[in-house]
Amino acid sequence: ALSDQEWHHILHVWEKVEADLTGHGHAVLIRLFHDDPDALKFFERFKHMKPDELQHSEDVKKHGNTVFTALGKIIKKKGHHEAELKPLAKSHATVHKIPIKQLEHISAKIIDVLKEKHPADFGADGQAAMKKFLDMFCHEMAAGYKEHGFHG
Ligand code: HE5
Repeated sequence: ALSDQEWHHILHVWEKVEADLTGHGHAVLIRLFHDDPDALKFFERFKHMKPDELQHSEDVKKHGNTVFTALGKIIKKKGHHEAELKPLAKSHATVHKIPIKQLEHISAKIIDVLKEKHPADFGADGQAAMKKFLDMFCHEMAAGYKEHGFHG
């Protein structure tokens, strides 16, 4: 579990993120697709797009917003997020079939983008706290996956 101090660090940077959820989510997706082209395969609506199209696609921006809105809802529950996480685990296991490795990849990109966009508000303690949160998120998603018989 995370300490109050760790949640505080996470909520502090998240306040900055919320000024532009779409921009942050989009940047993370673009970074993911650039660094790990395999990730694109899981997106039926995006997988035909070239880097330039991905960059400008309203649909990719919208999905960036969707992902970051979901993460923000979880973060604000400060650990009491069962109700928010369960449907995510279910859909990613049974509908989207996203291996846990992909959740780990996107987690690393989230940290990279926050480091770049908020150097003054996301120092070593914030980075460590966010990593702990995202590790926990991936771990709990993996546990949720197993309940649906997906061992991604
Ligand atoms: O599951 C949903 O709602 C419960 C549908 C919308 C949604 C998707 C779809 C949400 C809220 C999230 N994702 C959230 C989310 C948080 C973590 C960090 N996702 Zn998600 N996803 C959706 C992640 C992580 C993650 C990694 C990867 C490779 N996700 C994906 C992939 C993925 C896909 C393919 C979809 C289906 C919708 C789609 O194709 O959108 C363009």
